[in-house]
Amino acid sequence: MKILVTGKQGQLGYALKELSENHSEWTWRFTDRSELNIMDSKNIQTVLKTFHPDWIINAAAYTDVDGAEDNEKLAFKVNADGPYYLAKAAQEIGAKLVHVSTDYVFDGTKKEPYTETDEPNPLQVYGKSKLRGEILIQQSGVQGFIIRTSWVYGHHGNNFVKTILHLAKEKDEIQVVDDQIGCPTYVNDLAETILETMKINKQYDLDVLHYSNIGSISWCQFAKYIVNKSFIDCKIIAIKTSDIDQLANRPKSSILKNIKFVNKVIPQKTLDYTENLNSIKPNYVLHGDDWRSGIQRIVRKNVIKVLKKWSGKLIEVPYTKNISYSKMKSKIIETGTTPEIRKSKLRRLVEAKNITRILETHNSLSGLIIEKLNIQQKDGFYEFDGMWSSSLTDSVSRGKPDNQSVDISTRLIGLNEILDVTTKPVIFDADNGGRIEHLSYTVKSLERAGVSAIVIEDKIGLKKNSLFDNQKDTKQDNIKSFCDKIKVINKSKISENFMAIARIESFILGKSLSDALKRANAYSKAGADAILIHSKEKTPKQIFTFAKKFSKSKYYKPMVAVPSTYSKTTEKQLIDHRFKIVIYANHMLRAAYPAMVNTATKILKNKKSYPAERNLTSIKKILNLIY
Ligand code: SPV
Ligand code: MG
Repeated sequence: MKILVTGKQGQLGYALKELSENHSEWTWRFTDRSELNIMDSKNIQTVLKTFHPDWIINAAAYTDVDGAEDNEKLAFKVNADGPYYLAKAAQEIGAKLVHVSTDYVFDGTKKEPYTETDEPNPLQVYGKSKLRGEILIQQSGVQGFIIRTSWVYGHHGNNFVKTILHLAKEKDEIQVVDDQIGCPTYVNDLAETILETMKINKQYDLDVLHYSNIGSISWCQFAKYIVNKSFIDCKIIAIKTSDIDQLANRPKSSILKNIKFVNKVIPQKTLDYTENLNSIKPNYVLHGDDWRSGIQRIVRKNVIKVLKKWSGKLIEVPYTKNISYSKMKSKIIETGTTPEIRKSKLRRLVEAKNITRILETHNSLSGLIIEKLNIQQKDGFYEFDGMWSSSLTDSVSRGKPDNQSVDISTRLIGLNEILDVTTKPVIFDADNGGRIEHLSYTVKSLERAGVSAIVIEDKIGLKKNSLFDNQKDTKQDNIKSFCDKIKVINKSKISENFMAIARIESFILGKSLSDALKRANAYSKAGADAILIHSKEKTPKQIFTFAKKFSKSKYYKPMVAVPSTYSKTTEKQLIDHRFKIVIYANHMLRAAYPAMVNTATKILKNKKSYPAERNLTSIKKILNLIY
């Protein structure tokens, strides 16, 4: 099959080009205006005669909605006359045509989504030119289909997503209209749908189809989503269409209903299909073949069992290969992040999530595990949100005690190596912050590296790890001095997103609940963004009692828990007590240590390495994590 694509420089042109790489069984030709000018019928005929395509995909269009008001002639030439010439020439050589049209052929007054048979009534020159194009193509007698889509975005060319990303990086706030609703459509999905529809197209006339991604949203909601997902600190302000001066009128609601061949949509409230199948008794059930393994295996088994009752058939469509979440993640890591973007992530996570899940990292490999590990469970998708740069594991992994014998500069060298290969946010354990005179330099170094938060603990003197039983020589700082440290952090930080987390050691040092609460209120008042209440009890009782009281305080700030000794405590329990961050503080190193000792012992005992192999991972697996 030979496919000719016009408009190769546009969003859809690019997406089709990318997709064509998976379809080398077809012969492709991509053209721009210099190679094929759709407004020149002679030029079209020459190109078609030499290439002789089976299909032409017209991805060329004039899409500047406001610009069309001033350039009506050009808009009609590109969107109506050109497609007509193309359709005519295609029809003459027996090629089929795919033409992309728009939701803007509708006036947007319909309360329901627009179907393919609804009456178009464009409000502006752009929509009128596109509708004219549709009508002329229909009159040409060409076969194929017109596909109407909406709010297209992708990686190349101009689109709303890119505009918002660009503006959000430059401005503190952006105004976006909130009273126009539509369905944003990812251009790669559109490209794939076009190809899939071409494959099954058996029509002998021209079909009009609707295709957009499912889910409607206003431009303003869409902008908020883009900004939140990108962790950019920019306020999106909702405005009305009537508040702005735009040359062209736009439809208020242009939701396309793209279910032309669907008779009825039946909601399914559970993962299990049994109930619906029993009531419909279909002859065929179609499903992707991705459910043969994993938790959906059981769902599949049940479907097969139920279908047997009336000899129904299950047809499994091979799942699209090469689109894996982990590959997408690797791509993100490959692209990397900037210190600024990484830094701002934690505050966003804490605002957005019930609980932000942090795991200790002491080197790049453990950082990579945190970055990449994710699991799909029955009730959702899970991963770690960020990393804890622990003084304990930073020291122990260097064979030194956790008493500040590894200085901040040395720790920063290690941390930078972790930052090189990860993108998730980091909370830095700065012990007691050191001398107040040095604290501002530490904050600057951490911020420069892209760290999201510093934790300082209210202890003074030679530091001892808090989980040690004997704390008798350890002293707690007085409230005023510690508050001064918090103030220094806030004064010296450059970015508002950088967080100061005050860690209260009252329970570690055997002090009372009221001491802990007094400190929490004072630290919060001094400017702490969050309060880490530490405990080495076996149960969470102590911290939960604290949480109950502190969450009612007018100085309440998000609370942080470090469930090392009370490790039976669940994240759900922490959420119920209004904890917003959980730090698993030392588990990666504690996991690695016995594994290493065990292996070394086995080699030493057996004078060969074979007996140790059973517990080792393959080189391949470990390299896969890295590449
Ligand atoms: C660390 O991980 O270094 C900590 C937490 O500070 S704890 O070991 O519990 O003191
Ligand atoms: Mg520590």
